Amino acid sequence: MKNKIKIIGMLAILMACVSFNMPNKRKIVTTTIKVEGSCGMCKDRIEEALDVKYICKAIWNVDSENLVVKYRADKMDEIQIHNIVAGVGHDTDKVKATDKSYANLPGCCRYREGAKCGH
Ligand SMILES: [Cu+2]
Repeated sequence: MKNKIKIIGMLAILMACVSFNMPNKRKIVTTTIKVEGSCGMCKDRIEEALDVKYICKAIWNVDSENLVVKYRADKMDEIQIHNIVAGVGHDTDKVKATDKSYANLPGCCRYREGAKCGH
């Protein structure tokens, strides 16, 4: 009986060690980012740009201009998401797209000029 308790005790310690040493505990965070855009093409562009490792889900809503992103916060920072989106020409609430990347957008996506194509 005493041996049994000893074994259980040892197992408990072993399990505690194993879980303590688990490297890079996954930390999945969902955040909402305001992203400027005007149409379904913008939606595809934004969501495709975010189709990268450590981003689990990215959905942009054309009406609310809200981008909901689910990502691995232990692997990347939120600012990286802003940079990716700005990199394809869309302003976020933290990072503005460069004039160069904005200039690459087709006419109907020029949200700074108030463009709104049918969606
Ligand atoms: Cu567009």
